[in-house]
Amino acid sequence: MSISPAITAYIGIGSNLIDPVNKIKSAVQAIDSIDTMQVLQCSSLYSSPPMGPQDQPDYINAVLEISTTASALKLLHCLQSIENNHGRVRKQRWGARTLDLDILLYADESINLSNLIVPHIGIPDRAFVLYPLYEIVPRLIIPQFGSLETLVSACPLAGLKKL
Ligand code: ROI
Repeated sequence: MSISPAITAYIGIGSNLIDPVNKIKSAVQAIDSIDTMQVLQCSSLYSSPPMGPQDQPDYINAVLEISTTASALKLLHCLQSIENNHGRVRKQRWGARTLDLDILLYADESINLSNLIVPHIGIPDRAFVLYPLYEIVPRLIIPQFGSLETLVSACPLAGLKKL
């Protein structure tokens, strides 16, 4: 069996139900405790009004930089099981959620599968992704979308606040 090299990936974390701050901290620990994954950097936690339906609580968001030897699909499955262990139930599209873990970037790969699109298509429009990402990797160039600095300067804060 060949040994996979470690790549850098970025994960967006969001929660707006049942103690979101502790949900996020616990998710970061759960990711770091997987033997093929190591958390390199975690942004500050941010609060933001919901994008989408407004009849739900504000979100807490953060972005993680990890090093991993897992494939993109293996990473997706690990994140989905962490979501499920934190009580994630998929209900309404764009509705409230206990824990959302999105692969934002996986190395410099572009992935187009039915269950996984990378870079995450929401990146350019989402202040709650762009600003925390900019906090930890200000010089990042994103495949398809270009310089993170340019994306941030074109994206209003939309109520995003560092906790
Ligand atoms: N809105 C905010 N502010 N933060 C999120 O993490 C978030 N996640 C979502 C939708 C429903 C799009 N809205 C969000 O999935």
